[in-house]
Amino acid sequence: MSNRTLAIIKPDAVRKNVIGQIIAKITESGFKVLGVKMVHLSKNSAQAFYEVHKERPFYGELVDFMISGACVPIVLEKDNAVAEFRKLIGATDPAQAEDGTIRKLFADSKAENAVHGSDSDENANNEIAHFFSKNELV
Ligand code: IDP
Ligand code: MG
Repeated sequence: MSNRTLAIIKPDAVRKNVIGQIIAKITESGFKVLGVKMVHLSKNSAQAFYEVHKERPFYGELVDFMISGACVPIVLEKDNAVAEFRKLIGATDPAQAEDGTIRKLFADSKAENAVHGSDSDENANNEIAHFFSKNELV
C-alpha cells in the first residue's frame, strides 16, 4: 500500500471553471497536494498516458477529449491514497456514482467525467512520472 496517487482534473471540469471547487473537495477529504500544474497534452502524450486502454473501443474518443483543452494533473498524498481517491471520485459513469463524489457533483457523462484517479500503486507511480519530475514534488 502506497501513499501517493495521481489525480487529473480533466478538460471538461477546467472548461466549467471548477478547478478550485474540486481541489477544495480533495483537500477537505484529507489529501495533501504534493505537486500541481496545468498542461495542454499533446496527442502523443495523451496516447502514451492511456496506452493501457489502446484496444478499448473508446480509446480514440478518450484521447481526443483529453487534448480538447488544458487539464490539471495533481500528485496527492494520503494513507492508502489510490483506493481512498477512487472512493472520493466515484464510479466512471457519473450516473452510477454515489452522492457526494466528485464525479456525481461535477461530471456530465461516462466519457467527460471530470477527474482521473490512478487504479493501482504501480500505475500511480508511472502516471506521476508522466507529468512530474522529482524536483517538482514537495
Ligand atoms: P476510470 O477513469 O474510472 O478508471 P477507465 O475504465 O479506466 O475508468 O476509463 C478511462 C477513461 O476513459 C474514463 O475515465 C472515461 O473518461 C473514458 N471512458 C471509459 N469508458 C468509456 C466509454 O464507455 N465511453 C467513452 N469514454 C469512456
Ligand atoms: Mg482507469
